[in-house]
Amino acid sequence: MSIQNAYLQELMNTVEKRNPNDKQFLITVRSVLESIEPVVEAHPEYVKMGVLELFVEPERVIKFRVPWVDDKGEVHVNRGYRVQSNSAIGPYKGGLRLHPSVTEDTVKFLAFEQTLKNSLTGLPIGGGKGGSDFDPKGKSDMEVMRFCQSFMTELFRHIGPDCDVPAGDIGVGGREIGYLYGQYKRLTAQYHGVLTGKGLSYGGSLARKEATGYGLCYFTEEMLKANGKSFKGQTVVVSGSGNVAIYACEKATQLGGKVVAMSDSNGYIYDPDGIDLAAIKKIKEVDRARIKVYAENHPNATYTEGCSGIWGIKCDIALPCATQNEISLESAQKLIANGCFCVSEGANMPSTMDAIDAFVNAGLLFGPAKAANAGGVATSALEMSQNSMRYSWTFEEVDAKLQQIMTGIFRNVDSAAKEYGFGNNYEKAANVAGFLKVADAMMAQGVC
Ligand code: NDP
Ligand code: 2IT
Repeated sequence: MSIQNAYLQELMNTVEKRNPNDKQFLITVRSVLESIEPVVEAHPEYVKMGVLELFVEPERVIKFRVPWVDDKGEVHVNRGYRVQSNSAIGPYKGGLRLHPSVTEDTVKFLAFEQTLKNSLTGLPIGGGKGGSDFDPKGKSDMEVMRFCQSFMTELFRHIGPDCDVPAGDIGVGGREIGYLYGQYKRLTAQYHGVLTGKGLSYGGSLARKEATGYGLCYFTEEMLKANGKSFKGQTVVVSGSGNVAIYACEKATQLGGKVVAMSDSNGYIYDPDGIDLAAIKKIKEVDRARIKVYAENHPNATYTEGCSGIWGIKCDIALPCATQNEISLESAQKLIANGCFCVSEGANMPSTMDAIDAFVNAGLLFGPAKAANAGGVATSALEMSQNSMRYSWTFEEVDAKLQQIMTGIFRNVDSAAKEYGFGNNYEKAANVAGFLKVADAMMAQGVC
């Protein structure tokens, strides 16, 4: 990967000097700067107004300690983050991730990506992301509650319904959002839409839980349709078994695909009969257990330790829905060799850059994360609208809007690919389409 434009290369050097430890952030910024070269060359006014310099520097990076006490009375201290990347087109918006691997780098790269993703939705939301290195796995509900209350005790002063609206991500689902919301309300005495992904009894939106996975399949179906194909009759592999993976599996099946494999961070299951999703939902959503339990009561299914082997399973369509960098070049080559013709990303940056190049060079249909998984945040924005109106739409109404949004994102990305001569490289096209709206709003608002 190389940046040709001298101004952008100089900017990249500055970003590298400023963020020497943020490896994933640097990879992401480099990839975006490389994609938008033709846009920057066509718009010298962006350079004059410093739009690029502003764009690569988060507006605010908040870092704080999160003390909490476990069930045995022992004290623990985790680190919390919120990165408010860009507010040119709306209040900061993006999830909170609770996973031991979370660092400032993780949150910074995700916030940067989120700005472009949120722009693609066409809705008025800026980009942000947050999280902590706290691991909810194996903790009791009370421990999770105490952690969330402590996390919000610092975070609340930085967020608000018209300022920054967090939501879920890895390790943050309905339970965590509930505890976070309760503490926000207690600290501020305000009952408003400061978080999304809320429970239906206290301001949540129907279809938000399903939205990322469903949206991924709506985007993918549109991309397949444009190439004379569909999910119908295709063999599908979905990695992960969390919120995004479960509802991607559900919608891919409803659209006629057969999902034969899913995973968690320990290993993967292969079921040639097609995944029994009710069993997965029970294991993951109710029991919070490991995916290997599935193979114990599905005689034709097998369980294999380790995550990357899932990409060696023969499939037509691959939907990575677990985490970043889960598809290496080697895994990509296996997918291609086995005849996979479509990879669409439910997770954020699941394919490494060389894996993406391999997919594009081999002529696969490739749905990049910031376009393909934007249905979750788009439906979060619909939750914000409903909260502002003090009104709720039906499941069908929200689902219809989600479908319309995902179709719109596909068309926008596809036409950017055509206009800029990117061919089947939707990664570049999504970067350009997302960037144009943000740059336009930044130009209008001046140097700020
Ligand atoms: P969940 O916590 O619900 O599920 C995450 C899944 O991925 C679990 O099966 C988990 O396994 C697995 N996983 C997590 N980390 C790793 C790892 N380091 N190695 C291997 N497997 C791992 O999260 P979500 O489903 O919400 O998020 C999945 C992805 O989708 C993330 O990249 C997230 O950023 C992205 N995303 C989420 C959206 C949302 O609305 N929730 C919206 C758009 C994107 P285990 O249980 O063993 O940890
Ligand atoms: O990565 C993402 O888009 C999310 N985790 C969802 C963010 C949101 O605000 O709904």
